[in-house]
Amino acid sequence: MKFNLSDTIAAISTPAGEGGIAVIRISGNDSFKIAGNIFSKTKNGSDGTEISKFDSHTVHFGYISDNNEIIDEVLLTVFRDPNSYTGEDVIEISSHGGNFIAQKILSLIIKKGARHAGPGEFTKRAFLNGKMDLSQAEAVADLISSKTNASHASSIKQLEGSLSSLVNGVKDEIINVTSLLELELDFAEEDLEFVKKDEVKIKAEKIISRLEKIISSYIKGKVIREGVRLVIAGRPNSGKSSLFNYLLKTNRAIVSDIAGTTRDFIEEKLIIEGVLFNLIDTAGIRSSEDLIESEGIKRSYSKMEEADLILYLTDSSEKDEELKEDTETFKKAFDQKKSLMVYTKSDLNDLKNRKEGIHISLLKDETIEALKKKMLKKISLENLTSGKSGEIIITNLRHRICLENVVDSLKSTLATLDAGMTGEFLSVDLRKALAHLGEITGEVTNDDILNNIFRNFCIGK
Ligand SMILES: Nc1nc2c(ncn2[C@@H]2O[C@H](COP(=O)(O)OP(=O)(O)OP(=O)(O)O)[C@@H](O)[C@H]2O)c(=O)[nH]1
Ligand SMILES: [Mg+2]
Repeated sequence: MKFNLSDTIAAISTPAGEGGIAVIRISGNDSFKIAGNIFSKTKNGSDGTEISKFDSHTVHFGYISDNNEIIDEVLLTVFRDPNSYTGEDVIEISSHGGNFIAQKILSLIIKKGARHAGPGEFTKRAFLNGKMDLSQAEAVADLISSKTNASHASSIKQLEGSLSSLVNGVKDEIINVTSLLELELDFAEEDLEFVKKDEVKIKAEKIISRLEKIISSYIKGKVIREGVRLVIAGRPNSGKSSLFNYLLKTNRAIVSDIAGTTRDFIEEKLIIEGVLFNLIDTAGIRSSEDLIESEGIKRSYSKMEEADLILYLTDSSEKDEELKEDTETFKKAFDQKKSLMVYTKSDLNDLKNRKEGIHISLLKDETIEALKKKMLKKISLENLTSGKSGEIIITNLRHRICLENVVDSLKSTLATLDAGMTGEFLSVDLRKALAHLGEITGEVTNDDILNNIFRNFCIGK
């Protein structure tokens, strides 16, 4: 799609289906003229209402009609260039809900000269008209699709410009150094040193470590967007399905005292303190001759490999020998960074004073609440939605790639410095770093990048 800012676009901005109201949005130079053609304050059709005389941010009651046939009673809101979402003249018509009416009004608007807006085209115009930078425009899409407090919190932060201000801060630092280095080049013959090479090095190293920290937040960001894959694993009868059901507050999985009840894995979504979890109950692990059970156990292992977090359950009422063996298995076979040892059924045998790990009983709700807290802590997602965590989390792969490119360019600056090369080479590396930073906010961009981003938006936004 080419960017053509000279035409006027229109779309229904509310979702399809029946509802109280629907909003049809028009943006562009001819918005007022087109709306004036179909809107009147009286029932008698065209009364010469001049929308261009309305103040910005005012709402007007009236009628939309086509050749004296009234289509609907509406409220019309006026936003004047540049004080609108897109930065252009914008009209929003709130009609009665229902696709039929909204479509009829939209068709009329198109007939009067507007063009159907493509996905995200209003936001794309907002970006092209300088109302927001690219990372903020991307946050709009994330905000609309967020389903949990955690993803809402991270996208609203990005929309407010947290990533943009970080990028701009780093950019300013690099520009400072680069301009001094380039000034030095102008005075090359006089052998002046405007900036100490040691200082360039320290600065570059500092920026690299700051950016690397943000790059590493991507994993967390991905989890926020897609959910934490939480696998409940352990030997048969350890209480996996019971915990799964308890967390979900349903009887989703079959529970019994027969070892080997669960054969296949079961997956359900769950939100804990604003964080989305994909909860997976698995078949109990043991050596089995049974073909179906063996296949189930194989699947348990593959789920554990894909997991972001594993709860390894052991029945506290087992014999000491088995408990010991199981604890050993956990320590040896599991990635400690993403696994928690959980002793279940503490009501039958309380091991709290004897074994490290988490002790739970489904008969004691407080033990499950404590388990939830420990789970969030393990994946460092506690305090995420309370506003206590001030860190920037990137959730977008494009941003990660751009930041990695910035770091690469800065690393090659360091290599150039170590090789004792001149300012000319340094400034080439630094300029590359600047270009990659500019890609995040959209200062440096091209049609392909933009189309890729806005293609994922919904129509009407
Ligand atoms: N007393 C007590 N019993 C529990 C608790 N949690 C689970 N159980 C019992 O332990 C038995 C096994 O529970 P399941 O949830 O089926 O165990 P599982 O790990 O899914 O077993 P498999 O599917 O066979 O691998 C059932 O009889 C449960 O009622 C608990 O906290 N306290
Ligand atoms: Mg089970």
